[in-house]
Amino acid sequence: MKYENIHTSVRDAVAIVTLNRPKVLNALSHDMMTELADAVDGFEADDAIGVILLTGNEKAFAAGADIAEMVEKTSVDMYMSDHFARNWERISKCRKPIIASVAGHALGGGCELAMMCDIIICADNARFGQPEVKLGVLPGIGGTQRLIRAVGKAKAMDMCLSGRTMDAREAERAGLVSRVYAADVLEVEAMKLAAEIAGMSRPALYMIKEAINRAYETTLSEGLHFERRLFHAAFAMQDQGEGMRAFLEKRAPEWTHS
Ligand code: DAK
Repeated sequence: MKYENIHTSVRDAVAIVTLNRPKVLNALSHDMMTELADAVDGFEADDAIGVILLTGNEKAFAAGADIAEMVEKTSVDMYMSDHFARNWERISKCRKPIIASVAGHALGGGCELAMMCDIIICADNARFGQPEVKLGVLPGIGGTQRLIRAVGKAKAMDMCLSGRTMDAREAERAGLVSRVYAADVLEVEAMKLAAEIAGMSRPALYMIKEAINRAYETTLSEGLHFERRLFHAAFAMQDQGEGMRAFLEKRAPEWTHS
């Protein structure tokens, strides 16, 4: 597929996907989301890739779904075009770690897209919000569900009911983002983090991601059980022996991802 709304590149086992509709603050159109889903398909299947880094530009990660595209839709249009949702959900179904590197606006679908990723890091100019209430609607692709899990009920209600935004520091304090950087170093730091994670054992990364995500869906005792089973399974991996031997031999591990 030839991409017109995103840009992709590969560096050090990291696939970098850049949302690229700067004139509309990276408003997430159907075509853009189709391209993004296609890129994730390709990078997930590519053994050379360990991590996907999703980013925008210095003014916007994404200012939401494309309002111009939605304005004339009917309820039946939205309900029937479920493929629209499938493109979005592709991100949260990816087994490889995805890092969202956010500068500027991450609003509505932009905030929801970032929350579908595994880690959000951001620039000090980042602003997160679910302003759909101001458009007479509500968040439609996880805003009411993932935000409460990230920041708790008080802030999720506050943001979704008032449509206010959260700046980078508040987002870090609230647990929505894991790291905040000065805007001019975000790109370098995001790449450093992505390359560091991409340098780990792939099956270990998959297991960690799966176990953490399981915590959203299950009870503590079931989650602990699931984690323990994966931990036992990890001892069938060559990377387990290699990682532990390398530590004792004071050398860097050589992962075979097996
Ligand atoms: N859609 C379309 N165009 C947008 C846009 C958006 N979300 N955000 C900005 N733009 C366009 C503006 O119309 C403007 O275009 P021109 O007038 O130059 O042609 C250009 O980007 C620059 O924007 P501004 O002139 O407004 O720039 P400012 O710096 O003054 O303001 C702003 C920046 C981010 C505060 C403002 O643009 C803004 O409030 N934007 C809208 C934010 C918003 O309401 N986002 C939520 C959209 S609703 C679902 C999937 C997704 C969704 C739901 C369901 N399913 C799969 C079920 C998601 C829904 C949403 O995200």
